[in-house]
Amino acid sequence: MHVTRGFTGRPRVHNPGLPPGQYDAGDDWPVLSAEVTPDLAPADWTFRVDGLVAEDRTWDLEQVRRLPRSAYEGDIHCVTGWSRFGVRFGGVSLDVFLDAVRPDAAATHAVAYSHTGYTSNLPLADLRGGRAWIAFTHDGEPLTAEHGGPARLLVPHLYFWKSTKWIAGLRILDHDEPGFWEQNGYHARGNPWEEQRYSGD
Ligand SMILES: Nc1nc2c(c(=O)[nH]1)N[C@H]1C(S)=C(S)[C@@H](COP(=O)(O)O)O[C@H]1N2
Ligand SMILES: [Mo]
Repeated sequence: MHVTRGFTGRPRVHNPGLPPGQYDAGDDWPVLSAEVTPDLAPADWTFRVDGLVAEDRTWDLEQVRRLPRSAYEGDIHCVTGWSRFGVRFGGVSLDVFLDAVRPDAAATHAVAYSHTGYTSNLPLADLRGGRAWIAFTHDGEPLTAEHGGPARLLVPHLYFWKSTKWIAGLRILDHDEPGFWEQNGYHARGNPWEEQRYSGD
């Protein structure tokens, strides 16, 4: 019998969508924070892009909500082992923000930083090409505080620690600069398909 992955169906075994060493967490969406969930009102949330750019910019949530929207429906993979399938996020593509600030030709990397102090580093290329978002909805509802609301970074093709919750900004750099987990032994890029969990993987 041919089994098709349906809109809500989540096969529990032999899932070719599961990167090596990961398991399907099903409907559970664990909360993973190295920090206390902040009490961040939507009106106090801002997102800034600065560093090696032609023009620094800061957006508030109202301004972000007026930008062209795009959605992600797909999978997320946490380095602790769980993956979730068919997760639906809504937000604005990072391309929109990067196009607005115009990174210098020398720019190669970014450090994402949160309103709480958490940081994660990413190659600029991973934030381009419709593969990264400022996400503010999940399943059509506002993103809850514990999952990074009012808005978080979403880079689902990399391990989920790169997806900085309570995102405050991106600093654009001409070199790679390890963030919170990366300073603690995790991989600089974190591609789940190559099992880049720890530095040296
Ligand atoms: N600001 C902030 N962002 C963060 C973290 C954090 O501790 N602080 N944890 C990261 C890790 S390790 C993971 S797996 C995901 C978890 O997101 P979730 O709690 O919505 O599942 O957020 C990432 N983003
Ligand atoms: Mo994680």
